[in-house]
Amino acid sequence: FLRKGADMDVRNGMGLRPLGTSAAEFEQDLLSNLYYRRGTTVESASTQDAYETLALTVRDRLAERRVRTAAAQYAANPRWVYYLSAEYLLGKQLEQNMLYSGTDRIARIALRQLGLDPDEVTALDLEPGLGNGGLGRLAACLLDAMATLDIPAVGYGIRYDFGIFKQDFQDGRQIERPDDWAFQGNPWEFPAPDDQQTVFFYGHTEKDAAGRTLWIPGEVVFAEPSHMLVPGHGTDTVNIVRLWRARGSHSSFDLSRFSAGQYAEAVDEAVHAENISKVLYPDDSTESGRELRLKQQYFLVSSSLRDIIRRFRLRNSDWTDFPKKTVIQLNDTHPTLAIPELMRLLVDEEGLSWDLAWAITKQTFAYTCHTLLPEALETWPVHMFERLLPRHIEIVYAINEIFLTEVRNRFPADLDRVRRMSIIQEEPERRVRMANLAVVGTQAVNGVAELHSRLLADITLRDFAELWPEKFHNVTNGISPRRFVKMANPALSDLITEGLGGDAWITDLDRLAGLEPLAEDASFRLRWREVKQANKVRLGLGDPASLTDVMIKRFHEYKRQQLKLLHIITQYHRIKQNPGQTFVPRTVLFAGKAAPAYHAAKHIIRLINAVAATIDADPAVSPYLKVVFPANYNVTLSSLIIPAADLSEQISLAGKEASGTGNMKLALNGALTVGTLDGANIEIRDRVGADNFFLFGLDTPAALELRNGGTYSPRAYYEQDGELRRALDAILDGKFAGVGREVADSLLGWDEYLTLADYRTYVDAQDDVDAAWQDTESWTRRSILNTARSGFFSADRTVRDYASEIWHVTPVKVTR
Ligand code: B1N
Repeated sequence: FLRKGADMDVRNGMGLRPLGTSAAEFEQDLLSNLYYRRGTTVESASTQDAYETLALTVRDRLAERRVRTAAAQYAANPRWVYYLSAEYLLGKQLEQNMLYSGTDRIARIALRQLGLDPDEVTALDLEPGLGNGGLGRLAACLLDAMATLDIPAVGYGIRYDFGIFKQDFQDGRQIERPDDWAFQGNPWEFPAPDDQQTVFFYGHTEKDAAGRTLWIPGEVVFAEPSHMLVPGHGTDTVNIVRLWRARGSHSSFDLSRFSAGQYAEAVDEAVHAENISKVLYPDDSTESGRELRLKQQYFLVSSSLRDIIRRFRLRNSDWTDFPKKTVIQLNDTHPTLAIPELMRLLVDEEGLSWDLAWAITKQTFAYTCHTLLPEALETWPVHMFERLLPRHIEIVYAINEIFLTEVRNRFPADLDRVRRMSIIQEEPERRVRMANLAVVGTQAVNGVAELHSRLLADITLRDFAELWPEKFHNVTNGISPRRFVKMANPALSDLITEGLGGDAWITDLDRLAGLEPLAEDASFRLRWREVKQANKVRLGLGDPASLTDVMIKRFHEYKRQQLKLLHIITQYHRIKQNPGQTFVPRTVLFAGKAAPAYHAAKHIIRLINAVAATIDADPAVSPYLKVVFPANYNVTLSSLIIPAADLSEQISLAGKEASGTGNMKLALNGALTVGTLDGANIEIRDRVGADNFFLFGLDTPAALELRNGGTYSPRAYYEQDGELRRALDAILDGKFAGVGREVADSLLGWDEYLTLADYRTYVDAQDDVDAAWQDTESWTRRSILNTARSGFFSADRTVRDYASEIWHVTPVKVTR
C-alpha cells in the first residue's frame, strides 16, 4: 500500500490522451465505451447498454480531476475530514455529474447523433436510497459542499444491497417493496478490492504474558470497499464517498458440508456474514435496537478506521500527529463505536499507553447530535454489546470509570448526577448510552440549529454542558444550492442568474440578496410567477393556478401531518356548508414514508388517502380543494415538488424538530412557510422577515409547560372549538370510508405532541395564508424575498462553520 501512495504524486495521468470537450468527441467516446466496455454496437445496444455507456463516458470526464485531486491532497499531507455516517441520500448521479463535468449539452447532442433518445436513456439512472430522510440527505449535502470548498474529505458509509423501501399504496395503505437499487449494477461505483479490511465479532478476551489484552474473535467478516465520486462545483476537486460491503471470509465456505451434499448449508456462514450490509434499517428518528444494526455500526466503524489509519500512514509515522492530520465527524451516535475501536487499535494493536491513546482519541473525534427525542437516543443492552464486542465493553467500562471519577471530583456528593451521566444506564436494564459515550470521547459536540443546540445544552445534555461548556457548539444545517436550486429548478436558476447578472450565486449563495430590489419590479415578479407556474405544470399534480401547499417529509407524529389533515377536513366542511361561496383553490400535497412498524404513522397515511378520495368524489368541494399524495418520496421526487410549492408546511411541535432541511429547500425556491417556532424555522423567519412567514402555535417553553405540567386536556379543546369537534367527529363517525378512528382516538387521548392545542392558531394562520394569496403581487414579492434572504442556508456556509469552529481545516486547491 505504501507504493500505491508514494508514487501518487508522479503518476498524474501523464501521457493519457485528454478527453475531448466537443459533442463529436463525446460521441466517439460513447461509441468506444459501448464497444469495449459493453461489448456491443449502437445497432444492437439495449437502452440499458446505452445508459451504462453514457454513465461511464460522463464518469471518465471526472476521473482526471479525481486523479489530480488525489495527487494534490497527497502532496499537501493536510488535515483530513472523515465523515462517518450510516446513511447517505446522494440522489441521482447522472444529472449531477453531467452538470459538474459540464457535459450535459454535448452528451445530449451526441446521444441524438447516435439515434438515441436522451430522455429515454437518462431515465434509467436510479437513486441510491441509502438513507431514511434529513440526516442522510444532510450527509450528501455536506459532502457536496466540502468538495466545492476544496476541503480534503472522505465520506464513509455502508453499501446496503437494499436501500430505503419503495412505498406504494393499496387501498390507501402504505405497502413496502424492497429497493434492489444496484441489481443491474451501478456504473458510478469504483470497486477497490485491494483495500479490503477484516472485521471481527464475538469471541472473548485474554491477557498475554506481557499483560496486553488480546481479543480472540468468534466471527471474521470481510469489508469490501467501493467509492463514488463527489465532485465540487466550479472547482477541480473531486472527493470520494467510500462504501463498505460485507463478504463472507474464504473459510466461511464449508467444504466438508459441501462434500457431504449439504450444498446450501455449506454457504450458511457466508450468507450470514453478507447479511450485515444487506438492508438499511427504515427507522427515522427512532431506535430499532436490533443486534444486526449494532453489527452494521461496528462493521462501518472498524473498516473505516482501518482505512483512515492506512491513509494516515501513507505520509505520517508518529501517532501523536494523528489528531493533527485527522478529524472524524460522527453523524449522530450511529458511528460512536469508533471511539472504543480507536482506543482498542491504539492500545491493544499499536501498544500505546492508555493515557496517550485517550488523548489522541478525544482530540480526533467530533459528534453531531440530530435529535431531541428521547426515543432516538441510542442505547444498547449491555448483554448484547458484550457478546458482540467483548473487548469494547471492557474499554467502555474503563472510559466510564475515569470519566465518572472526574465527575465525582467536580461535583462531590452528587450521586444523582453521576448516575445520570454514566455511560452505563443501570435501571431498569443495564444499557450502554451511546450519546454519553459520544460526548465523553470527542472534542466538540454540536446541534444542528440554534434552538436545537440550546436545548441540547439546557436539557438533553445539560449535565455535560455544565461540565464542559466549551465543548458545545451550534452549526445550523444547510442544503446544496447546486442540487436543490440549480438542478431541481433550472427555470428559476436562469431567472436568478439573469436578475443578478451572473451565476456566482451558485457557490456564493449570499449573493441572492441582490434579488431584493427586483421584488419591487413588476415585470420581474411576472416572470417569477411564470416560472412557478411552469414548475407546477412540470409536476403535473393539481391545478397549476391553485395554491400549492406542500408537506413533504417522513411521517412521524411529532411532525404532525395529522394537524394538516385536521385543517383540510375543516376546510372541507366550510366548503360544504357554504354552497355558492367561493374559496381560494388549494392543492395540498403530501409526500413521505412511514417506518414499516410505525402503526400510528401508517394510520395517518391511510386517513390522508381516504380524505383525498372523499374530496375527489365530491363535486361541491373538488373545485376548491384537492389532496394529492404521490407515493415513494425520495430525492428525485423532492426535486420536482419543491420548485412547484407556494406554501411550505413546517408544523412540528416546538422543541421536537432538531432542524429540518426541507424547510430551507422550500424557502430557497420561493415558498412561504407556515410554521411553528421549531428547529431552523426560527432562523428562517428571522432572516426572511416575520411579514413573509406565517407563524402559529406554542413555543418551546409553553409546550414544555403544558405537557410536563400534566394540564393538557385535548377533550377541552374538542368541546370548546366547534370546527375542531366537527373535524374529529367526521373521522369518528366514519365519514371517510370508515378509516382513521385510531388517529382521532390518539389525538383525543394521550397525545404527546399537543396537536389540538395548536389547532386553532394553525387554522387562523391558514386563513391568513388564503387572504395573502389573493393579493398576487404582494405574494410574489414575499416569495422573491424568501429566496433573496435565504442564502444563509447554503451547505457551503454550514461547512465553513464546521471548518472554522470544529475541524480547523484549510482547503487544498487542485491545480493543473
Ligand atoms: O436530522 C436532520 C434534521 O434536519 C432533522 O430535524 C432530524 O429529525 C434528522 C435515527 C435519525 N435526527 N435523527 C435522525 C435518522 C435515522 C435513524 O436511524 C435517527 N434523523 C434526524 C439533519 O440534521
